[in-house]
Amino acid sequence: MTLLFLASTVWASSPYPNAIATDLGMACTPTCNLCHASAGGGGPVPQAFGQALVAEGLTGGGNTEALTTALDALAAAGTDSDADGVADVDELAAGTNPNDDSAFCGETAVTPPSYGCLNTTAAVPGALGVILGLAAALRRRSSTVT
Ligand SMILES: [Ca+2]
Ligand SMILES: [Ca+2]
Repeated sequence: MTLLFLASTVWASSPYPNAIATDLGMACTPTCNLCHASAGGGGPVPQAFGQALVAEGLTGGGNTEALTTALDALAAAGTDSDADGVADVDELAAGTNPNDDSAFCGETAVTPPSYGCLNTTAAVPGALGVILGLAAALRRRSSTVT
């Protein structure tokens, strides 16, 4: 029980969220689930952004110098962990989440285009598809009537 309390105290006092906010000029401090599985932090680092930081040499222990080095490396590489076209460090500076399409700091989330060449959503017949289908059916019908 005491060990659990001490561990949660260590997690809660991690300097990483504040250091990320300061380094990238964020409007708010991100929660620990930017890298960890829970907002309380600690334990494994399953989030893509956290794994990118680990790949750049960041370890636990509150080494903010290593964090700055890792953030600089991500910026130089243009790492885009969620592949939405916006680099991780740019997303954080703008208040969006580098792991997915959610947002921090009350900013509007990055929404991928739903049409055009960059459309990554599944093809779903929309209103235009229905209209074109009806137009084709009417054309076939009118050509058989005459
Ligand atoms: Ca991104
Ligand atoms: Ca994102």
